Amino acid sequence: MAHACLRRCARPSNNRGVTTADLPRRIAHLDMDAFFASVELLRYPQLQGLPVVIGGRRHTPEDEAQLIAQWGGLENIPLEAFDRLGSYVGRGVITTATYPARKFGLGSAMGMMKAARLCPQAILLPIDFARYRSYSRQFKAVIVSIAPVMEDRGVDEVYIDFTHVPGGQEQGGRVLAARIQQAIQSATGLSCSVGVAPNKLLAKMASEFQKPQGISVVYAEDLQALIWPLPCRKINGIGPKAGAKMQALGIETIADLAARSLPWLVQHFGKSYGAWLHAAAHGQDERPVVTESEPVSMSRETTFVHDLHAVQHKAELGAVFTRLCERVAEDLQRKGYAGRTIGIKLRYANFKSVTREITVEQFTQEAVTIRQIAGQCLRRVPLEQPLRLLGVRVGGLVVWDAAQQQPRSAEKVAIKRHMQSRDLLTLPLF
Ligand code: DCP
Ligand code: MG
Repeated sequence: MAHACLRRCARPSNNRGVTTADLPRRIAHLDMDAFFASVELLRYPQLQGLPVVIGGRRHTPEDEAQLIAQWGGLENIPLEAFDRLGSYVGRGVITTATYPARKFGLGSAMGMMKAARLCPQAILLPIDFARYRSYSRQFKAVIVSIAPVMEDRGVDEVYIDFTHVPGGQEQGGRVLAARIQQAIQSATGLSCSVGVAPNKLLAKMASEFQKPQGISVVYAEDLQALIWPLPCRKINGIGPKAGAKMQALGIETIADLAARSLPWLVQHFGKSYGAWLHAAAHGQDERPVVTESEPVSMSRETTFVHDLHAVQHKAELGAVFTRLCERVAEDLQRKGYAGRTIGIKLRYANFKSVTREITVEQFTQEAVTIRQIAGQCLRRVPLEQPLRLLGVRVGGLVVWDAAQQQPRSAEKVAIKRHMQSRDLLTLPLF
């Protein structure tokens, strides 16, 4: 599996030369509705309105070609010919479910067997990540063509700074949200929900208020009426562990949390998390909308089919190790980065993990160099126990000029990025 670890850089909002410094901040959170399922329904329109779940097998071009040959088009496949959840046997989980399927209690991350018991008649479609990624790029391109300050938060959600965009202050941002919703619908056929609020924290909560196809506007003065009655877990950043601890302390709602003093929260949750909880419960969040991401590291790792022992399986382990270094080097070269911190990760048969890293003088994107330094890391870890996972990582990345064998200047990096974003977007930017 490949990983790119991202660092985000804040960019000031585009105010188009207008003196707008004192406009109130309006931040939107936009989240696509039943994303994977909605993308699938574009090619199987006959499934509109039915309970459908996505999970289990992977979609392949061969399967698709065969279905088209058999039925003369995916849209012609009769309902009887689709797989039903009830006949599924296996361990997988559902990635998502259509809203009609949610009426039966189905949802993301639910085991397929459990889902099959709740709604055996639901139609089961295979997963096609490449297609979801492609639609993800498309809806984001639509957004930046209207509101350029957008922060990418994953395959189906983004934050958008509405503050200085035309319509971004009208009806608290509702006008711009509707414009974006409509533009996404006509470019992709997909629907989304938007929350607009004074900051990211509240916007994220607001986008869930009226799913699907909703727009929810929250003002600072709505805090008590709209936010405080919600359970604490609705705050993005309060996970299952913190949520359970709060419950044990008798804190159920955000209002309960807001009623606790800062020193009390610090005493029970630690200095920084306690302070953050206090601010969050009072609807405060100053984080900017961040438009660009640069990887700070790239890594490749593999979990072995059978545990491997350093002595007994020396040759096999060595070959896997070299291959991982080659893959990381290929990733770096393809994406134009070099790094000088080389690290390894091992997971032993007992699931304990260790990491080691070495930082060298010279930046590299070469497999041989990475292999040599990673080898030095490997000599620094105990190897008595069998291994179940091995990973190689290159960090401390810079954008690399392979011709000059040196990091690119900041100016050249900015120009390159600008050109790339122009290439990527088929829509006019402004
Ligand atoms: N996803 C997944 N596994 C999860 C959660 C989500 O594979 N445990 C995938 C499938 C979703 C997509 O990510 O379609 C987006 O996640 P969301 O949580 O936004 O869920 P949906 O977009 O499907 O539904 P909603 O309308 O509630 O946003
Ligand atoms: Mg979604």
